Amino acid sequence: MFLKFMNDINFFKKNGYLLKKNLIDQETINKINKIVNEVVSKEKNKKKVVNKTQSYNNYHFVYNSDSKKNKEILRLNNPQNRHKIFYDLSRNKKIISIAKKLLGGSVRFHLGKLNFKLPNKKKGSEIGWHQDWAFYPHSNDDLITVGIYLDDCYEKNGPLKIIKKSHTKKIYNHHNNENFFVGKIDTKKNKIGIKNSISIT
Ligand SMILES: O=C(O)CCC(=O)C(=O)O
Repeated sequence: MFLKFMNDINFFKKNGYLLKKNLIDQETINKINKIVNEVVSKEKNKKKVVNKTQSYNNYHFVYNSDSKKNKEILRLNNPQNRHKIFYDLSRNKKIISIAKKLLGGSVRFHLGKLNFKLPNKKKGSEIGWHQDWAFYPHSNDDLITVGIYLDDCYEKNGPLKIIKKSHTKKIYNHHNNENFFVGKIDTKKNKIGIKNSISIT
């Protein structure tokens, strides 16, 4: 057991990520997906249409477009405040124990989000290359993002991509030419070799 954790810690420190399979049983995943579908249909069937990608009176949901047409949900922020099943997931003992081992201490939950990947990048669901720390940012970098796939993920349905060891590089600029924070890195300008990325499938 100890050796297994040491291998995980060493892998994480070297590569900047760790993949663990089957931590959540299929029954729980099915229950979560059922609730996700209910939450999404309720939101989609609302009579009052939100005219912004994100708005203060409906700040939990982020949409792909400001227009009323073809509006799709890209994200639900902090689902753990909305439904117990997500709260329980945020307190999952197996995940917490791994996070504690990787960070080497106690942990505190910061925020949660549910990303939806639409089947067409033109619809705006592509998540640009970024470093998570640029979004936080905190006074120290003992932070970890836990991602849980709710569907099986293959190359064709938009897996998370990672550039191994990029956590050892500098923090890149996540602003555009007008100096607005856009949450993505200009990989060409920064000569970042995304061809060497790996897909988490
Ligand atoms: O799933 C992805 O492609 C990236 C997700 C991510 O990095 C995020 O939501 O911060």
